[in-house]
Amino acid sequence: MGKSQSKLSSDQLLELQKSTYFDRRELQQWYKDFLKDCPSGQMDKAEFQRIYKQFFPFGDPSTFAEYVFNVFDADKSGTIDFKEFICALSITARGSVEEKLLWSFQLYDLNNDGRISYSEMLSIVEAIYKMVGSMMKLPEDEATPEKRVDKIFRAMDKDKNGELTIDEFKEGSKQDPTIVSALNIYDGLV
Ligand SMILES: [Ca+2]
Repeated sequence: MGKSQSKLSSDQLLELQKSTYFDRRELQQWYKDFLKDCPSGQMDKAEFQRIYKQFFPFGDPSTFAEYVFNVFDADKSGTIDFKEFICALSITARGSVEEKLLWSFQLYDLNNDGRISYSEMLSIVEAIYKMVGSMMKLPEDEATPEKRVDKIFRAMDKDKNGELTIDEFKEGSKQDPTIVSALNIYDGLV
């Protein structure tokens, strides 16, 4: 998407209607809001982190926001344009279970090699704990990020090789839906 204009053209609308679960009116509204926050039409990492901070004022969401940013930034250009933004939002807010699972898998798979290692999962869980901080009441066996990741791996890593494939991840997420649901700050808004 090139220079920012105040409204989406009918071609852009048509394209986004095809590639998202939003209708024309919603797309125009999100575009308007997006431009309000990012007049240049490009959202950088700092702006993305600022949005998360509004939702988690008592924690430190900067690291988690950075991980999510990297998934939103589909072409890895270092900024999120409206198309990247609205496509990610469409999946995280309205996608099928399958789409959400694939999306979360990408988030956890930090080096993008098709497997989630123990340390990748630990990085994400640490970032989530830092973000929600003391707002969350945790059971004893999830009192620290390590305990939580140990528990996840005990449940999901069926062949005990220390990393999760997409199949293990899918199967395990059915038992523990919080793995996927922790992702979307816009849940209540869309
Ligand atoms: Ca981008």
